[in-house]
Amino acid sequence: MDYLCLLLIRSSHEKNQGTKVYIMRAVDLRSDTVTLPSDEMREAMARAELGDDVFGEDPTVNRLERIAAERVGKEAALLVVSGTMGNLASILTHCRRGEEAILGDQSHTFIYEGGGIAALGGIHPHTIPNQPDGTVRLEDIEAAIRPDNVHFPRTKLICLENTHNRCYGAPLKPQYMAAVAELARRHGLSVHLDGARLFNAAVALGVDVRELTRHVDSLTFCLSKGLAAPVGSVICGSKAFIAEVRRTRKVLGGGMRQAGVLAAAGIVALEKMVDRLQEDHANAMRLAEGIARVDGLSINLANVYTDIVYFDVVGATVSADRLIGQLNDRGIRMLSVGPKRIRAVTHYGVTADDVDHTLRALKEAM
Ligand code: TLP
Repeated sequence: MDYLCLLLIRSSHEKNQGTKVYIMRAVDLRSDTVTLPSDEMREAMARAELGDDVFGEDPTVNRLERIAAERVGKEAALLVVSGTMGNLASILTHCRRGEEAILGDQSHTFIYEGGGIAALGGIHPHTIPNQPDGTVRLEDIEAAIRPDNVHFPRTKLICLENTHNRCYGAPLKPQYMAAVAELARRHGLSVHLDGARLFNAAVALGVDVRELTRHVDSLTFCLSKGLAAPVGSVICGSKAFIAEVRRTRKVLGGGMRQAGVLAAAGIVALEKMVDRLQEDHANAMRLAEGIARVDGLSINLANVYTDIVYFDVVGATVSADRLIGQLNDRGIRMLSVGPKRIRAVTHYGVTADDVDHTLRALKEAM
């Protein structure tokens, strides 16, 4: 629970009664990126042993990279500043200029990463439709792979996203990951996974995270979303791939020096914050079930999988922006993602009580 502000109000007829103080409770559901580091993280950051990571001499970064690689079952790992940089550096390492990456038309990399792979890498994004459960159809991938012909860009890479942000936070299952990887091998392609919320997927499916990573060539996961670290994502892959991507990261200006202050929080994130994601998922379902009972709002509970809740306002007169404005006035923040569509994300720091408070505010606002 958090408190947004103190409203200090003194009006003339209240002169003799002193100052009235109103406390407004703040619940920020815009994203799990808004999480603040735990006390344990802050302490670990303050105590972290440091060195120059561009020389490979920061012991805390090295430790985080070892722990991360081990955790996802890959040979090596590399700390980067963000999920966007993780995907960009990975895809730039897989593909050369003029080569093609196949990716879902709702993928974060296609929609929200500034077109970086094209802008900085000359990589041609070939989009195919995402299904509502975050998958792309195997037959659509197969049809998108270019034959060897001088007219076409060369297909090099297939990108997947797990959980899938725009597709309701849906987790992709191990069997699906395996099927895509098998198709990729058959065509001599690599697979990159945007696993910004990979641990949410593993927790929701009740599987070891390695079941979701063993089939892909590279992956990124974020420390700074549900795992609540202040900064950082990790790229994982083979030793050879990570050695290359380390060069790409440097070219992008992403070589960091005493980055152990960040890695220290990342280690706590990996060791202490994974199991509690279940709580965020339960709170997301609690929120969704409450929303289903509010007149004028519409939600499909079958589309609530992890920490992300999408719902719609119905009726001609209400818009998502208007409802969000009314919630803001009550200290509650959500994101408008379409004229009628709203996204709310539960995370560390948001309690079941905050969810109930949010539901009361939603009812009032409607
Ligand atoms: N997603 C953010 C926004 O950019 C939309 C959010 O609030 O959900 N992959 C996926 C699947 C993501 O959801 C995000 C962030 C990223 C990559 C990028 O991570 P950062 O923000 O660290 O660059």
